[in-house]
This record gives sequence, C-alpha cells and structure tokens, in this order.
Amino acid sequence: MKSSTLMQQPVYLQSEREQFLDDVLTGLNAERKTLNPKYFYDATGSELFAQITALPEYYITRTETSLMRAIARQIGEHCGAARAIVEFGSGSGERSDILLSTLPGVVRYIPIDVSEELLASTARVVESSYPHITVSTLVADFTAQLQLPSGTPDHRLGYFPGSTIGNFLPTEAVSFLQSARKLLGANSKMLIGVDLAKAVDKLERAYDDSAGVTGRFNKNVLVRINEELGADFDLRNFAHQAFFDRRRSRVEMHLVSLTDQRVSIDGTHKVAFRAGETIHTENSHKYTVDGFRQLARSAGWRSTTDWVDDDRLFSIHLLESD
Ligand code: SAH
Ligand code: AVI
Repeated sequence: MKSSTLMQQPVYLQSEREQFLDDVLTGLNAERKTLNPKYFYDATGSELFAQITALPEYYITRTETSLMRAIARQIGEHCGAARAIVEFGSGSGERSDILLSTLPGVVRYIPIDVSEELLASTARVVESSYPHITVSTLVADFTAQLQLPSGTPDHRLGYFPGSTIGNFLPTEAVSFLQSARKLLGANSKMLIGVDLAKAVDKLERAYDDSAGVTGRFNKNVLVRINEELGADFDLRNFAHQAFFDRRRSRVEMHLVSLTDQRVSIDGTHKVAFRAGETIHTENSHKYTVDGFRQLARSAGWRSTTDWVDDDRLFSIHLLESD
C-alpha cells in the first residue's frame, strides 16, 4: 500500500472520555489552571443550571424570556421569511417555543447542544406541539466545524439565547459568529441574547447566590471528573468564587484550592494545587449594546435591530448576512 493511501485513511475520533481526559489534563497542567465550561453540563449540571435560572439573583433567564415575549411580533415581522431555525446551546429549549410560534414558515428545527438528554426531550416537545416541523438534533460542540443536515431549507435563522455567547472570549465570539455566518449561508439571520454590563453587586450576586446553587453547579465539574475520569477531588477542599473583572467586563468563576493538595486523575496522573490557587472554570462577558453591535459587525454580520428590556439588563440582537 502506498504511503499516500495510508495518509488518506480516516482519522478515528478520540472517544468522548479520552477527549474529556485530554482536555482536563491540559487545563489542569497549564500555568493558570482552567476547565472548559462545556463540561458543566452533564445530567446533574443541566439540572443545576435549570435551578439557577429560577433563582431570585439570576435575572438573566427571566429577563430574556419576558423580553422575547414582548418583541415576538416584531421578530415575526423581521424574520417572517425564516424556514429553518438553528439553535446553539438550546438546553431545555424552553424559549424556542416563543420563536416557533411566532414564525409559522419554519419547517425545520435544528437544536445543537452537548447534552444529548436535553436534546431528546426538546425534540419530543417540539414535535408534539408542531407536527409539521422536522426536528434534527445535533449532539455537538458548537465551536466545532458543523454541517447542517441535508435538505435544510434556505432562509435560516440562527438562535443563540441565554447570553451563552458571553462565555466566549470576545475574540472567540467573533470566530464563532464568522463560522455561524458560513454555516447558515446566504439570506440568513441570527438572533442573539446578550447580557449587559451593570452594577457590580448585582452581577456578583447572580453568580454567587445565597442558596449556594451556583457553587454546586461550579463544583459539579469536579464531581464529574471524579466519576467519569476516576479522580479523587475532595470537594471540601475547594471553594466556589465569583467576581466581576471590570477591565475585561466579565464575571469570572473559579474553584479555589483551600489547602496544598495533590489530586490523582485516572490512576496515573497527579495534579498539585497550592493553597489559594484556583481553577478558572468560566467567564461570562457583559457587553454594552454598542460594543456587541461592533463585535458582530467585525464578524461580517450587519447589525440591524436590537432590543433592550426596560431595566436595561439584557439585550437581544438581530444580525443579518448579505
Ligand atoms: N439556551 C438555554 C441554555 C443555556 S445554558 C438558555 O438560555 O437557558 C448553556 C447551554 O449550552 C447548555 O445546554 C449546554 O449544554 C450548552 N453548551 C455549553 N457549551 C457548549 C458547547 N461548547 N457546545 C454545545 N453546547 C454547549
Ligand atoms: C450558560 N451561561 C450563559 C450561564 C452564564 O450566566 O454565564 C452559565 C452560568 N454560570 C453560572 N451561572 C450560570
């Protein structure tokens, strides 16, 4: 066999566990320890996130939902031509219903998420409420190179709610929006929920609630590493931390090591922590309306319309491609 033929052999993807282990070891062996926030969302993490959305301190979800309801007719007017909706990080898919009921021309719904369980339940709900809509779920990392299922009609509307775009660095958000523009193609639009910069105490309370749910959500990533990668993190030796970094306009979540300690992962790997050292688990960037418009434009979208709630907590941006 010629070597050129060998080169063309398919490259088998690492199993999910190997990828998870690889990402965890890379993140924890870095100079500043990090973990990718997508690993929060196993079944327990998704359930904890659902609890977060109902917390009095976490204003994001309820503000976005009521803003979506208030502007649904206008969305219908702007996006009436949409035939397919591609939703990034759909989660429980609760907000999709507002969009689907306002856009009767949609015949295909493509929710994308890392959580297979949530996608399956979203598909069931949408299929039973809208029997004329074909639902094609994509279990995938939305930062990967994606392909839409064959037969996805033109006039696609991308939907990225929840301010999940804030979990990217601004440079990553630009790359994501560029890829989404290519994925959706000509005549497409994109509707994005973006949380706004506001008083520091309100932001910090939203990520460090009095019931401690966000702390459990943050620590759940260690539980997951223990269970899925055979690690021995002692949760009592880590504390939840959330603070607003004004310069970068973002809430950072960390897990702080409360002591000098060594953790073993998958039997053979050891990671040392100094007391006070942290694992940086998430960023939630907070934008100004104009700052986000500019970011979207730099990714090649036309930023045509946006809406903000009366308390100026949250914004929804409509972007259009040429
Ligand atoms: N859109 C919902 C859920 C937001 S939570 C809402 O607004 O309430 C973030 C969602 O994005 C979760 O469902 C999580 O599983 C998913 N997610 C996070 N990172 C992801 C990634 N890299 N690729 C795909 N889905 C991701
Ligand atoms: C999904 N994402 C937009 C949430 C946020 O607000 O950054 C995740 C979250 N982290 C802590 N609380 C909620």
